[in-house]
Amino acid sequence: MNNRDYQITHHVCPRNCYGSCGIIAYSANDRLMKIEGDPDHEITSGKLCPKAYLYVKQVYDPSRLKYPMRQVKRGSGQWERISWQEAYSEITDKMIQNYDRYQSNLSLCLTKYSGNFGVVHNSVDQFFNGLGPITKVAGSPCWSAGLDGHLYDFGDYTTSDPSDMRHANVIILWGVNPVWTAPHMLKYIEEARELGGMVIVIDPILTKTAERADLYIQIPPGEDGAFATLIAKRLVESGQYDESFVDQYTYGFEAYKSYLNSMSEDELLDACDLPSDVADELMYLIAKKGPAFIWQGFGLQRHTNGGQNIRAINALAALTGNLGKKGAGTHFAHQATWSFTSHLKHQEQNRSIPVARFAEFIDQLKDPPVDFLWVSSRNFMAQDADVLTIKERLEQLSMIVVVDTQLTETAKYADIVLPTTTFFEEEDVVASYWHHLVSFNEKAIDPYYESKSDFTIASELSRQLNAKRPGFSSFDGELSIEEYIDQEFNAKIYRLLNIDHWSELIKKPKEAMLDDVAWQSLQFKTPTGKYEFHSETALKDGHPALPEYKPSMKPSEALPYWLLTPHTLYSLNSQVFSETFTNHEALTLYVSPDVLSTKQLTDGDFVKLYNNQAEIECQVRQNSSLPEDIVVIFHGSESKQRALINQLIPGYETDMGLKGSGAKGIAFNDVFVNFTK
Ligand SMILES: Nc1nc2c(c(=O)[nH]1)N[C@H]1C(S)=C(S)[C@@H](COP(=O)(O)OP(=O)(O)OC[C@H]3O[C@@H](n4cnc5c(=O)[nH]c(N)nc54)[C@H](O)[C@@H]3O)O[C@H]1N2
Ligand SMILES: Nc1nc2c(c(=O)[nH]1)N[C@H]1C(S)=C(S)[C@@H](COP(=O)(O)OP(=O)(O)OC[C@H]3O[C@@H](n4cnc5c(=O)[nH]c(N)nc54)[C@H](O)[C@@H]3O)O[C@H]1N2
Ligand code: SF4
Ligand SMILES: [Mo]
Repeated sequence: MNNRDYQITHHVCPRNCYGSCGIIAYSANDRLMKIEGDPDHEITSGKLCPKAYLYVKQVYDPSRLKYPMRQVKRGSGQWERISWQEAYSEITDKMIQNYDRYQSNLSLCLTKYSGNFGVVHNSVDQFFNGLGPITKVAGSPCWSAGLDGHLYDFGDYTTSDPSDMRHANVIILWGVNPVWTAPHMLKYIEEARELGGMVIVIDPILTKTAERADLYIQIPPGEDGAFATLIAKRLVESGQYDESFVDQYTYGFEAYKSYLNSMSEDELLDACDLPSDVADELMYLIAKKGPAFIWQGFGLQRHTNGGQNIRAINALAALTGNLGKKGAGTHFAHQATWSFTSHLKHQEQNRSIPVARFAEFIDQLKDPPVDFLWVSSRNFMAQDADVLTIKERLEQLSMIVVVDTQLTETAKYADIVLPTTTFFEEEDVVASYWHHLVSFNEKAIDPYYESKSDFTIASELSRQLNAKRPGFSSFDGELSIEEYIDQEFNAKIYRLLNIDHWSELIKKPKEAMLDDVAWQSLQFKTPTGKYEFHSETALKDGHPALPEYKPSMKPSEALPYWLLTPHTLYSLNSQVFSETFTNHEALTLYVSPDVLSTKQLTDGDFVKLYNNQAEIECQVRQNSSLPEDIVVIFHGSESKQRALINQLIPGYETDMGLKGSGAKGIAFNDVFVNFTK
């Protein structure tokens, strides 16, 4: 077939991912035939990651859910097909019964996160808000500490247009692995390099990104604060900081300076465990060889001191005047294009469960207890911490409904699963959290078998509830998708996108009218309007006012190894696209060869990896770039053994997160283990 014989539609990848890539789909006779990158997308320009090329296969994967199903007994694995009407009937009966029993809907709990970040999927939150107050899992397992670090220092979080990286002379990839997690950024990084720029990677493990760097700094996990504070101390004490920038645009320098003076060089050096001249070299590069573009990755801040570490790094940019100019800045994420109506609405009366403390709250909340759980765009049994305790606590609930395309690890514990559409089967709008484009997602094909979009489910459920009990739901179940999208758009977002109607986004994404350079005006959103070394807001929220160094957690004699579980090339969180990538007998545990020989193990041996949480089986592989006290399993590499890794994660809370996302995050990278044959 020629391309002209296909129906062509424009899409946007809705995953929780830096790219939010533009995709073109070709279909014929209501069947998706092939996809390719959209060459008109200014950032992703026609290229996709390896996972995306498996999307077509995924749409028609035999493992996809086709019909609503009821589990005969929870956890039994015995499922029976039911009709949508039966499913709705059971669900609405349960909801209404619970209301009658408790005289509120607080026994209903919603957990929703990042399976699909499309704006139309917010209809799920809107539906539950329309029953409110309800109970809601608050916060994010992903990025919360970093957001708050930026909120305290800058008053907001924002990013330059990523293409601005090409203007950098020094690019520091600090705890981020774009070769795997943000491949579209490589072209800008390479461009900067062709113009003479230098790339530095700071990461405890030699990632694929680190392999390509000009300078790789192997830092112990969680000690970025020690390293950054050491550099800050030397900058200030040697007078190499940018005095005029600091005078004009920052607040609290004197306090920070005396804090730095009070810190011991030796202790900081000892903590970051790096040669002294590496700190000097990085100081020289940032202070003298800029502009320096610092990209702070999400992995960096998933620690109990992650927010403070982010602040210490921000301070380096402020001390050296690397803010508000081309090719400079510290960049984490933004939500400037997320001002859709549902994002602006907060249901203050909802009862919150902090994401890191789900199991604990299920157990402790009374009056009323949580009794009914709705799971949407979420696979917490594979993705969250302390999942064995979660599994136990789920027994306290009397109904669990999971909406997904697959019978996930979480769906295994559901009473009812509802099959949902992929983004080829529904219309949506997606705003990136990294670049500045907003895209429309067209519908290419009809829903697979009996699957329905989250929006359709919310609408139908609302109508069914109101038919049974007039006025029960205030979510307007009669809206068409176009009317729903109309409601999500508002004057602010139209202004930002410089359009009159969202239909102008169809076929071609629109770039928001944001400054290409973050903080270009050097007017910060803090109470003082300056970059704040000293933040009264942080102090009020119970944090140190200054980016004080907070030591990381440490391995112990009993559990002498850090377990890092970073994201992998081959999957997008738990959304595994191809078993051929991950079809191993057991999880692969990478360890240093020295540790292998101390333990008298050989490459390929099967071992028990354990801590106080759990024990799992792994196959060891030696990796000579690993330090002796770090072992690695790539998260998402589990394939058939999905939930395994996260059984080992105790789930300490990150230091920050409440301000920006409503709860502290999960310190996925503070995990200690041991292993034996
Ligand atoms: N050990 C360890 N654990 C981690 C991390 C780590 O680094 N290490 N990283 C953490 C991070 S950064 C994140 S963001 C979280 C992610 O945690 P989650 O957001 O829970 O994970 P995902 O796997 O992205 O998506 C969840 C589910 O959404 C489903 N889904 C996809 N599209 C739709 C849709 O349109 N509607 C509905 N209803 N469902 C849909 C998918 O099939 C999938 O089952 O995991 C965290 N977990
Ligand atoms: N292929 C692929 N792409 C993805 C995802 C995926 O699962 N697969 N997930 C998406 C999501 S939800 C997210 S959040 C992003 C995550 O993408 P990134 O921001 O790249 O974050 P991670 O991959 O979690 O971690 C990056 C690096 O941080 C390092 N790290 C851990 N602790 C520390 C520390 O204390 N200091 C320093 N300096 N480094 C540390 C890890 O070793 C790892 O190499 O990627 C998105 N894109
Ligand atoms: S997973 Fe990320 S890189 Fe891959 S297509 Fe989707 S947004 Fe782009
Ligand atoms: Mo994430």
